[in-house]
Amino acid sequence: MKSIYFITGNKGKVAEAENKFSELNIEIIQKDVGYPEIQAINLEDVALYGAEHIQKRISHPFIIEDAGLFIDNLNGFPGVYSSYVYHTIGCRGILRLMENFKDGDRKAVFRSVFAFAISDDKPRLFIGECFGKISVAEKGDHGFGYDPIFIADGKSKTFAQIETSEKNKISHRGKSLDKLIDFFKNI
Ligand code: ITT
Repeated sequence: MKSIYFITGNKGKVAEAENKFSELNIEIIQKDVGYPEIQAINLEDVALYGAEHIQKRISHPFIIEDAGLFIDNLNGFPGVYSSYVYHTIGCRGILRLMENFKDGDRKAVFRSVFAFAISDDKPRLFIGECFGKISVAEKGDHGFGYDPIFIADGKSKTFAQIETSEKNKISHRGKSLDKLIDFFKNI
């Protein structure tokens, strides 16, 4: 396999995947062709449905990813609605919702689910999580999405204050990509 399509509209995700894939001889080609994202209660179902839909249209090996930010004290919100919430109330809206929560009550987890599919084979899923908390203010210019308001456990900087390669060492996507890369090394 010389190249793989990454079907996504998110260039930030592609940059993170390229950074990790530099150890493999597989080129990532971004395809922003869209696919249906069903309303489900978990990311796995969204990724699986999307991958099975794309398999009917594309015969080249591809990956897609569904990710989300789950905030403990908001019962997992925005979770599977992370994209919609980001484009409506954004980071600022999340900070406002969290205004009265003290440091210990700001726990959150980022989740990432990659689906890889080739021809008609059942798509395979690769999952990563990163535990942390919601910051009290937006900080940093790197990354994308909720990066300016997420601080991983044991760190003092937000994801937006660190370089892609640093984020990749600890992030949800870094972990799911490690599993995907291990899988590629063994086929
Ligand atoms: P796709 O085309 O791949 O679906 P997307 O940006 O819509 O791109 P998701 O649905 O997977 O991606 O992501 C849900 C939201 O969570 C979206 O607004 C992202 O910006 C945000 N998000 C996902 N991963 C993130 C990360 O590593 N850091 C910050 N925000 C992230």
